Amino acid sequence: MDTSKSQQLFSAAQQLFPGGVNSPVRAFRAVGGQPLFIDRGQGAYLYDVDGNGFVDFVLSWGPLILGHSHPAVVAAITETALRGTSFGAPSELEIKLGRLIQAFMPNLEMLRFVNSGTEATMTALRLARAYTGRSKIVKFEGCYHGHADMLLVKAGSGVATLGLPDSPGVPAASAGDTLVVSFNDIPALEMLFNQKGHEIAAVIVEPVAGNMGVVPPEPGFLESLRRLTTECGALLIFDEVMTGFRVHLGGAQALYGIQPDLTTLGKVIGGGLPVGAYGGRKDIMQMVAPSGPMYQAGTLSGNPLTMAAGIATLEELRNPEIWNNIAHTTTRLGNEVCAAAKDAGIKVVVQQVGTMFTTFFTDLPVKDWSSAKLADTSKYAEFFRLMLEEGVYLAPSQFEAGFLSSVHGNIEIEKSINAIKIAFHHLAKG
Ligand code: HOZ
Repeated sequence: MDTSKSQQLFSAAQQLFPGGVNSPVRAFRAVGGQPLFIDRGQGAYLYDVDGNGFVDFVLSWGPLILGHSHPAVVAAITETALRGTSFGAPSELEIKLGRLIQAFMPNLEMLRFVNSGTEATMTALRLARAYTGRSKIVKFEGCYHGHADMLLVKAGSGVATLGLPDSPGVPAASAGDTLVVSFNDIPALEMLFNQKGHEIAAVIVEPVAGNMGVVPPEPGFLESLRRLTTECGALLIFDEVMTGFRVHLGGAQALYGIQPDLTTLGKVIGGGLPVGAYGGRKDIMQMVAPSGPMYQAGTLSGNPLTMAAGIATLEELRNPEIWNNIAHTTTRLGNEVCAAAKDAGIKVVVQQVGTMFTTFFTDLPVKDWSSAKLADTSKYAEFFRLMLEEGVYLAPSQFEAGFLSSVHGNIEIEKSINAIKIAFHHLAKG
């Protein structure tokens, strides 16, 4: 595969940007080789600057549930842009998108739009602290909630991919109130709540972890979180930036029937434009300025282009057939990966929830960060490179989720399965 133009651009980018990228995992450090520079995305495909095309299972890390350049989304952005790109004042589009989100997630009695998932989680925690008057927060090892200081503790995603210890630059005081428990470990959680329950403002969790690869909650885990937080007056925050509209149209809260106090969103609700949101119980949300004293603001929050792209995306998803088909295709792909692995004698565990999946190179169940990191990352790296050669673009890290869209049809799935068989065959030969 000729990647000479990408290589030239990467050389230039390295002079400008740390590691040549504007977000670490894009640098391909965990899988070797150099990142591809993308020229355009169309439907289920990404095209690089050298003209190579790939079936895309990253989809901008989840937002593009309708694929690249969906006509309805492009039309909405184009029409809106003709009337202005940012007002710094309210517009009706915010109400439309807010109501659409509420139709899928009625638990969000009130919400606020921000510009990224990091902003959403950071603010939801400030709000929980303001509401409860307590300082401590609980997160889970391997879960990633953006890069705010207090959350960069035993984090997943790029932090796990690069094997970084907790980041320098985070003052001990900022992370000192962050308590970390193993995902799915109910006894450890009960012990923590027995000891410190009255000091805890909130528990924040990816209800299906997606940033250590896909790791579903075990039966009783989310129920225990709900019970323990309620008993001690702490808030439960579901970080559904990734899982929202991905594990179920109503998010993990609908899939598992658990009502969090606050929810954070991002990705799909912006239709591929920068977005975040936090929302939940009205009595809590009314603490946000100017209704209440907890301050948070943003020049580009509720940006009309983002709102238009989000509205167009969620309008399409109102037809449940679309989402059901994506989930069905994801199941089919997962089954085919397992069958191909069995045929080739390769040990993998495929974990899938709704439209998200991860192929872990391990033969042990993956239920938390300790078991996720037993996966053979060098084998994943080789798999990634072989798949790229075969025209399939996967996440350049073992510890990220893969995503499907409504335009991943039979042709793309057949092509991908064929590529997987070839890649597994090579891996088996060693
Ligand atoms: N942390 C993001 C995935 N979980 C990656 C963002 C990016 O590099 O675009």
